[in-house]
Amino acid sequence: MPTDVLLQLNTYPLREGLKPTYGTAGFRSVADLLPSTVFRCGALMALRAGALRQVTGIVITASHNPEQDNGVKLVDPSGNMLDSQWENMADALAQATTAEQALREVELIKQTWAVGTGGTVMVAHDTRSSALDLCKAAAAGISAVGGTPEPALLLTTPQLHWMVARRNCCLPFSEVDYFQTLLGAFEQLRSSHCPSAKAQALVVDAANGVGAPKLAEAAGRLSDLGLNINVINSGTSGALNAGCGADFVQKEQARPAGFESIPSGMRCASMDGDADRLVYFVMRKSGHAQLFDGDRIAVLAATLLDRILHERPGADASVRMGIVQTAYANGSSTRYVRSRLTECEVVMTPTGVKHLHHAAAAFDIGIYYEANGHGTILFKPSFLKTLTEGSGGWRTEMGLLSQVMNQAVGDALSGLLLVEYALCRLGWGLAQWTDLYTDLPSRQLKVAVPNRAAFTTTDAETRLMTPRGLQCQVEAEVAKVSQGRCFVRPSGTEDVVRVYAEAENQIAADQLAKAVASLVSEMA
Ligand code: G16
Repeated sequence: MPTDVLLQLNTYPLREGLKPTYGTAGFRSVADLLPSTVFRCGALMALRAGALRQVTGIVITASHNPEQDNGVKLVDPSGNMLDSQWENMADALAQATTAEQALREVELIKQTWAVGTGGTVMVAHDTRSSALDLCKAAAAGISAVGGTPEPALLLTTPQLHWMVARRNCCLPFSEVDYFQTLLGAFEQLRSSHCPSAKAQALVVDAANGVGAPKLAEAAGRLSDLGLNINVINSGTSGALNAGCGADFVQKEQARPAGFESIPSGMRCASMDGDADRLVYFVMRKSGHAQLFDGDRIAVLAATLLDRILHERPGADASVRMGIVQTAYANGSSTRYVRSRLTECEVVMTPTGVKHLHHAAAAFDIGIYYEANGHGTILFKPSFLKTLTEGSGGWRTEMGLLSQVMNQAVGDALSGLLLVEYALCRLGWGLAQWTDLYTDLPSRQLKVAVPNRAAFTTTDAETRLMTPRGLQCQVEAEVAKVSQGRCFVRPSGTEDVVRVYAEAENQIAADQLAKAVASLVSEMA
């Protein structure tokens, strides 16, 4: 086999000077530079499948990034992102400069993990035009180490994560099963708890991505339940993530492309290119998009779950519930949870679903959402088991919610069903959701630097360690601003350094972000 692998590795050489790095959610770059990385990721995930004797997964996507980019997300047998121990091996293999060196990395993995031969890998891709060639590279890498590549499918990232998790638990795992599980549970929740809910219209910006056809598949069933979905940016004309999508709406808080004729006040939502992020918004007459971001979705979810837990008989029996946030969480949302949802713990982690997911899994009910709309609610398996041991409305309701919410990874479709159910179950409109708390004005900027690796952080990314001295300068800027908060971190998905600033008013937040961005540029 080594000669075959070597031959194959030579077919997918690493471009000279390239050093691919496993970032926040796998490898990303301009699509043309990726074949070698994707081939090697195929081999890695087949070896991981072989080591654990379970199925793993690969999604070819660059999520919120532009059409010309692509990337690879690696899915563990649990359906979560690749185990952090394997990230270093992924880096070593992806960065090997010659086929011989890459082969040595493969042999090292096989020896360390006692892998005989590669296992089965499920492969999915989004709508990017570079997808099919990269899927071929992934399949070649899987086969090169004796693994079995499954035929590549057009799926959202969370669908593939869900399928891998279910398949390894010997549960039905097709796409039909996915829709049946999420929508079937949503139908039961709506008919049991909101039987006379009024029909609701929702306009969804699908970012011209894979979420569009998938949402279209669900729209008929949702319309029978009185949820009428109108999908805009469905990919028929506009470019992927260009002036639209969850990342655009969250960062710019402005009208996405295609929404020119949508009246102000209308309930709208936006997904990203691979449908793992969701934010809600309402257009205001000023042209400003009033945002309901991931923080607000998490608070809505916590309010719903708190209500269900308090309504149950024997409400004093303890259920540990927590919200996991990152430094991007608006300070007002954190303060609201700490002061008003006192039975809900708050935990902070670095950016990246891979970190939030693990922290959330420690709770009976762990709610995790990044401000950018990436998240889900996890129900601990031992807690779910206690639910099936008894009967009663609240137990069934929790159980159904655990089916609506993707238990493997953040999922925009789950998020949409959650928000719609929570609002109708609480009897709320968008006004009550808005009134929970007032966001502190904030601003996010991207700074292009020659080497983003020079920026390292600590304390869940709230403080810089290097470049030396920069953190003190950031703090000096923050001290000039009322209710100021600011942090700097390197992106793990784009070649930029990110600056986040928050302050008492928008002008101050903008000035703080700008001042710190200048410091970053000077230091870089
Ligand atoms: C990925 C991760 C998210 C993260 C985002 C931005 O999202 O899954 O957890 O928040 O990247 O990360 P960074 O600030 O490091 O660029 P997606 O939707 O792009 O896959």
